[in-house]
Amino acid sequence: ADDIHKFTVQRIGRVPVIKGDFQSLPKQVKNFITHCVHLMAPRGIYLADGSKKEADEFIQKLVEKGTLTKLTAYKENYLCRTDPNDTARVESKTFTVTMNQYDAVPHVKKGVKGILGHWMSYEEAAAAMNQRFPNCMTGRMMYVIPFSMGPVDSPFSKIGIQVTDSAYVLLSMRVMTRVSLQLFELLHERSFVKCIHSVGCPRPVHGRIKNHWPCNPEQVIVAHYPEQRLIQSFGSGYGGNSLLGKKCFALRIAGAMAKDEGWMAEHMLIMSVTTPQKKEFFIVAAFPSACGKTNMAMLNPTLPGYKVQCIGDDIAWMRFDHDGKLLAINPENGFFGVAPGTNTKTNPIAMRCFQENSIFTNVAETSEGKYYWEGLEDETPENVEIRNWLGHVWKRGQSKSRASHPNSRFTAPAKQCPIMHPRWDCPKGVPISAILFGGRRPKGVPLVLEARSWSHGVMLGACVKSETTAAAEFKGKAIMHDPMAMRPFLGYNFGQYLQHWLSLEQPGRQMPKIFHVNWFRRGDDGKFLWPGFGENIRVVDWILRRCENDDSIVMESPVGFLPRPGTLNMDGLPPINEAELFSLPKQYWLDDIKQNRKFLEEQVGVDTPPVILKLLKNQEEAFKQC
Ligand code: GTP
Ligand code: SPV
Ligand code: MN
Repeated sequence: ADDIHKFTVQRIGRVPVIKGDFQSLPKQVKNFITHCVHLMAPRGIYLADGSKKEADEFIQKLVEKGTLTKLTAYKENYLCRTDPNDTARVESKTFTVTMNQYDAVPHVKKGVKGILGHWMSYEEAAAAMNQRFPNCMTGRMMYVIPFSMGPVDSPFSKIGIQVTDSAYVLLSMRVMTRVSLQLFELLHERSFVKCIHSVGCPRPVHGRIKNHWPCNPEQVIVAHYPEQRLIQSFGSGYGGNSLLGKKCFALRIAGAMAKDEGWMAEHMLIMSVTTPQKKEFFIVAAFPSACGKTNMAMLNPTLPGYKVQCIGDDIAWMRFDHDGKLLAINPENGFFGVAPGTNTKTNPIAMRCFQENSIFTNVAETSEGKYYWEGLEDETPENVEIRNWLGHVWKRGQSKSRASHPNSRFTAPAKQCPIMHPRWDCPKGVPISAILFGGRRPKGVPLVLEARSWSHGVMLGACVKSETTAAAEFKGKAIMHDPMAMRPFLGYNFGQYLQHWLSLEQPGRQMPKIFHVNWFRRGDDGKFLWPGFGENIRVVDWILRRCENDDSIVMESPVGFLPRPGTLNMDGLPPINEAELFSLPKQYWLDDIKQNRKFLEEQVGVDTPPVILKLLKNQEEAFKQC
């Protein structure tokens, strides 16, 4: 009798199921889909299966519509130009909704605007959603996407279901997560994160749609309900706002889960480094958005004998096992990487990831059917015609505007990465020896330093700052606090987050060493003091010798351990101003410590773990004495 459903048109109310077998789904999934249909009133329901065939059909449709353009020089590469008003995450419209405000955000000082997340009450959220979601899919198809964050067979993985009215999102989710109908089976026994997304353009559309990219920039909202394991996103089709498995689920919701369950969900790359002695280490590194994670995850070592393999480039889920080892998995299945700056010199590995089956969002294109962006000048013939990310003819050296949007991105399957680690999707995860923090620090901050202890490392993480980048709505290059590289991605009170980190140090656990790195220090001439990219292996080499407890290579400093002069391998490098690269200008640091204290007092208040303030005080005393 069950089979009969497969041959009759299934409906929810009057809305037909265009593809897939709705009747056979677990009850909780049916309930969720039914709720979404009643709320958003789509014209049909489409259960995505994640297959290549399905993707091909959607690609063809989007090419016919004009949303995608085939980049004819490659096999199955496509360009997508968004509405120019929908190009990045919108932090000011990203909220956490909880019963108690202080579960979501810290006790911010009166009169100060909190930057560590935005809270909304259930009442406010309900009002905001009621203005937006009812009937918002009128005339559009609702795609239902079952996805896993993490390998399907890993005990650490989590399942989500995203409904969306964007076919671009459907195609991207298939690359970035593991989409499979099989997951529905598991939901007879397990729970899932509910992800509701709409571009917010019911038909008939009022106003003009730009670039065949429906969106609703005035009405954007991205709301997280950690207590309900629910995400609601409206008005934007762009990456971090719309691919809900990524930042919304794998960082914000998972972060809250991780705190409750004793693990970690972090904005970190995961890499493997094998030394010339054939010893393998795994490292994670947290840098703010557009500050070098993808590049480090795919580092092309310039030191002989070193081998780097990639496990993940943006998000790490980590937990201590029974032996006290910290194990990390990459919950993602692909890369959503910054395009500008990527070329065969800076990141030859990334270039090899996206020669096929990839989507390029807001890059420029050449008359040869290739992608183009800032950084590809030397690899693109002078005589080709270039159309910029807006679709206008663009002349190199003449046009004042950029060819590509600064936050333009490639979306490529992880399995196409030539240095993907053979165990990158191993269900158990890989054991972590070192944790790195870093940011874009043009002044004062040395190339590398080592924390004295776990709690000192947590303090260093809490004080991470960086120049703002185009990954969110910020203009200019102000230096902003971005603690743990998590400012935009916190799913709960940052004071509790720091406390959670501190509480992870327990007897019997092998705590990874913690480091702070800075590839972005500039000299008085404004130029980078450090060549970066593949040369960063020299810093990694020093870090790994520290992981093997070589005490002969460190010296004390007020900020932590620094490399003893001459212990960083500089063989074969053009002259580097090491003195400047490692200098600790006293006044700079006294000011920096003052800023950090002010930041913690104003932004985290009574939620700040006292030990963090004490360690900051110690650092200040050390500077005053030197
Ligand atoms: P998200 O995907 O936004 O989280 O960014 P990310 O942290 O993965 O940053 P990514 O590796 O994409 O680098 C961002 C930009 O920084 C690119 O334009 C890179 O070319 C540049 N960059 C990365 N590593 C280095 C480095 O070592 N030195 C210098 N000077 N620039 C770098
Ligand atoms: C970031 O901004 O850190 C990204 C891109 O990785 S997005 O997925 O848009 O958040
Ligand atoms: Mn990121």
